[in-house]
Amino acid sequence: MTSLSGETLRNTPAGGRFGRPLHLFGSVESTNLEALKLAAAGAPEGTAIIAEEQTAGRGRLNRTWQSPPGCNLYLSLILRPAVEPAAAPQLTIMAGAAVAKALTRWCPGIVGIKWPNDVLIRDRKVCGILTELRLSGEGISSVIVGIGVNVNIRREELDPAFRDAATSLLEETGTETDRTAVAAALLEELESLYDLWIREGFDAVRPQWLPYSVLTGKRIRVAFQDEVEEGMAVGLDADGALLLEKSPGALRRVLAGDATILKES
Ligand code: BT5
Repeated sequence: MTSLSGETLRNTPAGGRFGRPLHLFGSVESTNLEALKLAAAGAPEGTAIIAEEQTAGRGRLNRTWQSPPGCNLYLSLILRPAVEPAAAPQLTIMAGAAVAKALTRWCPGIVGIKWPNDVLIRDRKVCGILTELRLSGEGISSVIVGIGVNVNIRREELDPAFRDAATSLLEETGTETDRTAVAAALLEELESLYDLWIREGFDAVRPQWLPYSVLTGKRIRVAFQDEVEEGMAVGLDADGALLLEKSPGALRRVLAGDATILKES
């Protein structure tokens, strides 16, 4: 199995800001944790942290992200957008679209996104995104966008708890993929969509995301802490909230949660 090449990443893409500087680690608890430490110490926007292994890879709500050594990609990016903290969830949407675009290079036509933060191939989770925010006073100090992609992990190595709901590029393409190339593609797509978001706002990012959405037009249930909402997913609001149609004409905005598609009755 080839190792990740910091040298290749540092040399591509030409002129790119994302991935500069690049910190490549062997084993860390969590690349998001490393990114938070570097951000607190003043690391600039575009700083990327990549590790071969995470011993305590983080999901949302204290869940874990299975992160064995040598086969997958664990990447965190430091961003410092000059926007209101309330706009930060849009970065999860932006990152989902960027990952979907990058993975489409290897799996054209079969990549999807399940709002808010899962990237799927043929309806199985290939990537999770964890966005963490740090504030200073009223404003954003940094946003860490953490991305885990199953690249060369084999089905039998996936935790049985979610094996049937997960996949990897290896399982989908039948061949090993160069992780350095995947990392370079991610950084390139992230930079391009982030710049679009900064320049033109979320309205310009939304149409890049919508074609990948696997929920649109489906009856879904969204659970968040003790609250459960059901309805038809009809799109994304102007700020990244999911729009649920509870009954004809009655729209509800959902800001966070875990979505499941309900079986057609
Ligand atoms: C996520 O959380 O999907 C966010 C995962 C973010 C991971 C990256 S890796 C780089 C950076 N550093 C970190 O420490 N984290 C980020 P959530 O939506 O809560 O999903 C977590 C759930 O996904 C778990 O409870 C499992 O069911 C499932 N899961 C865990 N590991 C998986 C894997 N490798 N592949 C597919 N599904 C997995």
